[in-house]
Order: sequence, then structure tokens, then C-alpha cells
Amino acid sequence: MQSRIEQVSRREWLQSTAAITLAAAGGSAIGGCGRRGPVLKVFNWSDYIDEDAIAQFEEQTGSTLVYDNYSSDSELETRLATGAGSYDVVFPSDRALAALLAKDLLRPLDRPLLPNYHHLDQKFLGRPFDVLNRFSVPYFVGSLAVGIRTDHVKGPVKGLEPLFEPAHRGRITMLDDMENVVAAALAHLGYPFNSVEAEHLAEAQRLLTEQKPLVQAYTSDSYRERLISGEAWAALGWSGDFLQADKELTEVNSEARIAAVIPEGGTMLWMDSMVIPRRAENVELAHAFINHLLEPEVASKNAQSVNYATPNAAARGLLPPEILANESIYPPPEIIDRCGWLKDRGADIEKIERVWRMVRG
Ligand code: SPD
Repeated sequence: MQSRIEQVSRREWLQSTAAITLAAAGGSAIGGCGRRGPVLKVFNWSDYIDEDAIAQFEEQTGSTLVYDNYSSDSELETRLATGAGSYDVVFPSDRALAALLAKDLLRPLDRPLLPNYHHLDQKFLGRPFDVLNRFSVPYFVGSLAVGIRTDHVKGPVKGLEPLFEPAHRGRITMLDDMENVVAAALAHLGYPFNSVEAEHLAEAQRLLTEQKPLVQAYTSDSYRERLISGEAWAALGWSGDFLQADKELTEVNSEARIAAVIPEGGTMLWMDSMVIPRRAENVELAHAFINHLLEPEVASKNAQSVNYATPNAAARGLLPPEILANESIYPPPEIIDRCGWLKDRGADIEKIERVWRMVRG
């Protein structure tokens, strides 16, 4: 039997939620100069949402979104731990989510306020970092990939090799992300990417130290623009970002392309989730925003805009066949079988930190 909240239309529900929030705010418009209605503060990875989804939400709820970006899990963790920003909705990755929960920085979700939750595919629920999904709602799934400018990087690319190619000196960018970079080096050497074996890590350190003179920048966001401009030819980054960059590049240059290569030997998968920080000020509206992003039409458009895999089964059913057939977004089962998730290395994380310190200097 449906609960009352499931029987009301989404629009009615959003409007009532906004009205509740506005009333709670004293019935007056809050926020900065020129803003109207309740304010929702959202902190998300850069280039990670369809702007129409924001505009639609503001229009439907009469609210104003204050939307900030970050480019790494550690930036998000620091911001929430220090209390700077008091955000209402943030999007940690699996590893960061575990750390935020351990520090009690997140608020349990009120599931009845998320009537669209049932659209999620069961296989993305109950992940080890939040087994009952008491705190988190899956947003997107992606992989660590290599982005290449096909006009500069020649030959078939099967894995991470363009990132270690001396001929690409000064044209390579690596993520500014300790865990993923060390894991990528381990994988390139043929070791398990969660390994904390001293010998494996020593080799990974050697590889990354030798690579350093080839690296133009360690960056977790500007690699998109660097590839588009041609300043960089090969980058370690997040799969969908390369597809977005390719789309932008083809709009200005009909010859050049950027390909997102998912290493054939397997790569790290990750999942980013929507959560509400403990210190959120607008909890009702935060639920309304998460629920909006779970709406199949909205989630499907969002997935087409950012080029990551949606964990929303109903939204997936609305995707065009060419998106579903894109193996950089939905890798085939034989590649997925060789992929895995970064594990919590517990106290052994210090070993990874040491490698990173030695490499970055
Ligand atoms: N530009 C959006 C990228 C989102 C990447 N999330 C990756 C998390 C891996 N720890």
C-alpha cells in the first residue's frame, strides 16, 4: 500500500516542502541580495550536474541554490570537518563517505521524504560503506580512466601506458589524488591496486618518481581544459570528464578527439553518493533536492549531460541506445570483472601516504 507521501504528485510535494522550509525560515525570503525563497547550499564535484536540473528545481520549489564545486575527496572532507560552508547536500565518493561517517559528519536520511528512492537499482545499494543506505543515496558510478588526445597519442592504447611514455614529456597530467595515483601505478605494474606489500609499493614509488619529470601537472579538475586546449595529451582522470571534454572539443575542432580509455586489465570503480551533512541548515529542502535528482527524467538527462553511469534503473531505461552502448560509460562485463573498488587500508594508509610524500616531494 502506498504511503500518503507517495500518493501526492512530485510537484505538490516539492512545493509543500518548499513552503514548510520557507515557513521555518520565518516566512520571508532568505539568502543574499536578489535571492528569493529558501536557500539550499550544495557542494559537488566540478562538472558533475546538468544545469537544467538545478534551474528546474529552483523553479519548482521557489528556492535558490548556492552551488559550489570541489575537485577532490580531501577538499570535501576538510570543508565538512572544519564546518566551513554549512552545506545541505554534498556528493562524497565511496572512500570519502566512509571517512565522513567515521567522523559522524553526516545526518541519517528521512526515507519517506525520498519517494523516488525506489527507482534505484538494488545492485548499487547496500555497499560496505553504508550497508543500509541510512545516510547515502547513489548518484553516479564511474571509473578511473586515461584520457588521450588521439591526434597526439598514436597506436592502440590498452591501458595506462601513455602516462609513462617519455615521448609525452610535459604533456601528461596525473590526478592530485594520493590513493588513486598510487593504485594506478600498482595496477600498471601488474600488482593488485589495493596492495600494501612493501615491495609493490617500493616499485610503485620508483615508477611514479621516474614519471614525475614527464608530468605537466597533478590536477583533479583542470585536465579537462588542458586536453581540450591541446596543452596535455594524456591524463589520468574520471571517465565521464573525458567524454565531456571530447564533446566540447568537437564543438571547436572537427579534427581532434579525446578518447576515454578504460584499461583492459581492469581499473578502479567508484561510486559517488548524495548525503546530507550533520550541520545542514535546510534539511527538508535537501531531501527534496535529492529526490528531484532521483526523478527518472531528471536523472536520465543528468546522466546524458555528465556521461557517467546512472545507478537509477528507471533513468537507465530512458537513456538513448548510443549512451548505453558506450563502453567508456558502461564497460562490458569482461572488463568489469577485472575492475574493483579501492579498499579501506586502515592504518596501512600511512604506507600509501609515505609513497605520495616521496613522489610529490
Ligand atoms: N567531474 C566529476 C568527477 C567525479 C569523480 N568522482 C570520483 C571519486 C573517486 N574517488
